[in-house]
Amino acid sequence: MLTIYSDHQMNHAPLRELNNGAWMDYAECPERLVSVLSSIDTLTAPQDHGTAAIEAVHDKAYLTFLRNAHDEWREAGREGDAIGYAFPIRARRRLDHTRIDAKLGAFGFDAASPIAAGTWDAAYWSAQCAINAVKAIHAGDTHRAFALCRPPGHHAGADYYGGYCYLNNAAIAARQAHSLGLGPVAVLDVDYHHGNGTQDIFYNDPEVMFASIHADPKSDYPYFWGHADECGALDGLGTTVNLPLPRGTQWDQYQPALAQALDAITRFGAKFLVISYGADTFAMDPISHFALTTDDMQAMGIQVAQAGLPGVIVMEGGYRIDALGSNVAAFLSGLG
Ligand code: Q9C
Ligand code: ZN
Repeated sequence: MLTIYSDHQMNHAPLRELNNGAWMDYAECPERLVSVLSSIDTLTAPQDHGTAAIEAVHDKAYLTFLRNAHDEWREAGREGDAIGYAFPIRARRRLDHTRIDAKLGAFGFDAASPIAAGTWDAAYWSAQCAINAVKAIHAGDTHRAFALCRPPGHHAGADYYGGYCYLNNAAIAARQAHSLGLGPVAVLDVDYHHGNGTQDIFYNDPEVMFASIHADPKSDYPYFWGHADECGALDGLGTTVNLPLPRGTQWDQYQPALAQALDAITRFGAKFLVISYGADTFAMDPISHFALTTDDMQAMGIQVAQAGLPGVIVMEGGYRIDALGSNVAAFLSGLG
């Protein structure tokens, strides 16, 4: 399968994250890419298509913040990675903040996603991988392409970052596919965590369906989104589908949820599929609690392929590094 990857994506390398009150090594590390690369034989480097497709999803003030945040952090005399510590609990007003600490709170929703020296560069090229994957399909080169994105994207909203995500690669791909006339578009999110950013971006949008299978947010991050009663709003009512599952879920319980998501996507009339693929549903994932095997990843790919839709696969999470490459390869081989 056409796989798009840029070395720039290694440049995002935060040192540590705040986890359950203590510092731990950053789970979303560059070694993840090394593991996936070891299981893929041919790579295509993305062309630079600039910021238009990114700005079609993300707010300009947010992009300016993201591009400059680490420089401003250093100018404020700080060492290491930029991390916020004060977050607005009420609906945010767009205040004209000048202090980096205020900006980090205004645009971030957790303390687990540091902004490091290479974050903008890596996130920009991660988005370019998704854009190039859509372009390849639009050009008729292939009907499926894998955007080997890092950092991941599905927790990032139009104007916020969090959950290791800065630019929403899947949303950028979906909106671009829609603008190129490849739609109706559906995003199928199979990462362990709910894709709150993608959901927020398309919540009122009747033209892009968002369907997600994930750990129940009553027990798992991101807690505040992904509950079964979130179905979309306004014209987009009914085009958001949330299928939360309990910790410990195995394939026999996952499979019917996947069938339900694909059924909703088919009934929606999707002609183009963006798959947010996270391998953190794997049984041995260090920060997640489902129990899928590598063979189940292949079964997942086979089931998704039965929907018969062209589209792109966008890499999201998956933190069991020694198994990440084989899990990705199994899913892609199932897709065929
Ligand atoms: N103690 C993705 O998989 N940290 N993001 C949870 C639990 C955030 C995961 C901490 C996990 C974000 C793309
Ligand atoms: Zn995840």
